[in-house]
Amino acid sequence: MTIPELTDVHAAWLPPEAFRAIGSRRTLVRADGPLAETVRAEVTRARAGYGDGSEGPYDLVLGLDAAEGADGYAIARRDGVTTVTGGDPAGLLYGFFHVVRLGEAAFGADRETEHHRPAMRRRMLDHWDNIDVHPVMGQVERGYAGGSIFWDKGAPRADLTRVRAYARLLAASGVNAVAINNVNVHATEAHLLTDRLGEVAAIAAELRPYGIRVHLSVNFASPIALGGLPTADPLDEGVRAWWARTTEQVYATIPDFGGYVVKADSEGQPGPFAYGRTHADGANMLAEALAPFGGVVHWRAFVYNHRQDWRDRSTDRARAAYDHFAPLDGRFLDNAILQVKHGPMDFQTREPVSPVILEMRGTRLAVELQVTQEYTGQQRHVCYLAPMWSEILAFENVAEAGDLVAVSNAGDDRYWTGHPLAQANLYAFGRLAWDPGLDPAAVLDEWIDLTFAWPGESLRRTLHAMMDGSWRTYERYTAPLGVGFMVRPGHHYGPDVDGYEYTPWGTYHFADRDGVGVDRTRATGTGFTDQYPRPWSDVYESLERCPDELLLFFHHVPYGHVLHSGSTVIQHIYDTHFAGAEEAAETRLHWEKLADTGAVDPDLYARVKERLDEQVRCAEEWRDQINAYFFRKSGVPDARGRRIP
Ligand code: GCW
Repeated sequence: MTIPELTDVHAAWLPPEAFRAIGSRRTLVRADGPLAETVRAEVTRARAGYGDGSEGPYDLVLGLDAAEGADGYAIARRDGVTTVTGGDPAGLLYGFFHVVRLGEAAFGADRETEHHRPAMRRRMLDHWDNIDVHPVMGQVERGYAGGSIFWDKGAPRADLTRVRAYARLLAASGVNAVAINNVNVHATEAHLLTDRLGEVAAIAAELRPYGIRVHLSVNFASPIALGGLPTADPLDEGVRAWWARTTEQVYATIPDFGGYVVKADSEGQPGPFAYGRTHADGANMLAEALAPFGGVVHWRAFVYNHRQDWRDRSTDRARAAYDHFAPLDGRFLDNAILQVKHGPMDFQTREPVSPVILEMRGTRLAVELQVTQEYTGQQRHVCYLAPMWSEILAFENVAEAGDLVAVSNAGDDRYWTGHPLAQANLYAFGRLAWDPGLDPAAVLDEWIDLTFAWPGESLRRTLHAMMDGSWRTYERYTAPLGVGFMVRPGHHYGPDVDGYEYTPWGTYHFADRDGVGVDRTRATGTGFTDQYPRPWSDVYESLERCPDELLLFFHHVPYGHVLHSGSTVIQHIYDTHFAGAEEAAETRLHWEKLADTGAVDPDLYARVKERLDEQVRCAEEWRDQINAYFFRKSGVPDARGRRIP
């Protein structure tokens, strides 16, 4: 087991200094097997960096006890010895990284035994990486961090050191599964399942030492495209046999293969509808092929009509997932996991939790988040997403989903994520998948301590000031009150209020001279509120009870409608947009105070500064376009007389 050494790539949350506390002490690893070897290699390396070669009693002892459960571990400190007990080898690894997180604190006062077990069984990142550079979407769809760490312009990367380093970072945050290719599986990428399986195996080999299983997005029409069959009908015997055979081959090559991810009948991808079959038929066929090997299929619920007529007010994209899937509840096999986006639309800055998650109690679920900042500033804006995820995970039964999945924001960029501060999102995803109850600010502290090696209070305060409230700041200067979108079509960056208003995509705000918002009530609208269980169906239905931040998601209201906050909708739009752009400027000021202090590396300083300049510019553009748009529509002046262009 070699620990990757990368000279030209930022160490993210595992710089050498993060291992000082362990490296300057003596550690005993009482376990065998590949993951224990990884821990041993980590200890040896830390020791090489910080040990003084002295002999003496052990300070840290790592061992195994099945009682701690899969992936679990216990940590304690007594009589000058810290002990970590893994429930299995993966638990040992997670326990080791727990000690890394604690740093010196792991070797201070005695600690009562703490038991740690992950809330989510699968803590998974999906990559939307392509092999070929897609003419529109590029090497990585919705990627804002350079190219793919797996492929480069049509070919697998010869040097996968970076993949190993990535696995190491992910393991330190608790992630245990990675789907390596885009859910939009184009012609070239479809071959990863068969004749290009070697590329998947090579990547799996790099992920394995850190306890991460590889998953693959597959094309539902593979039996036709790869197998030469006349159909991909999930009930056809030939098709089923093809998937069974193909899957057997996959496991012969990669025995710990995790499973398939499928986007079917969605945005042009093929699926069971072509054969008059249900999505349960489709998912179960793949689940059956995977079952003998312990694999799972993640079947995405992101199914909607993307060729809607904008004139048709009765179709509501928000309804689509529930309308398609709720009738199938209870009909999916045990290893078919329905992967549901957290909101009913599409990773907007603010959405209610998808009713599919609340209602489909008879189906295994994976909740899908988006770490890559497609709609939240594309890694040019500071937007720490843990507060949003934490709200989602605290809602009703969301944290009971077995799996938490997110679209990764990592690429071959020197800082992994384009914006160095976006690393915190990747880190926080893993931590919240492990423990959804963690406080986002505390997770940020962990990330700060590791990344900047337990810095002084001033850097810590600066980063909290910039990041803690950054999601709400972003929300303030973009689409108001949960209405969503208003982004430039296609690439989704920057404001364009009507950009999607007269398109087939189903993402409308319906602003006119009198008011704005989408009427999704059962009384007068699309009836979407009916998809929620009580009390939420009533809360969202009611103008009085609907939370302000979701008002325009559920209701079309006049500009003079008074919010719980006491402000009218139009005044709220003006106020939040002035405030949001101002907060973006303040964020930059905080950072600028660090210039020449030596608190952060000059290159990292410059990278963040360049992004902040763009954020400030873009926030002003959002402010001005949104304010001007609504002033022109409504004719209502700003009560505070500020300049609206
Ligand atoms: O948010 C949308 C993106 C698409 C993406 C799709 C999905 C991979 O704009 O780029 O396709 O969601 O989640 O499938």
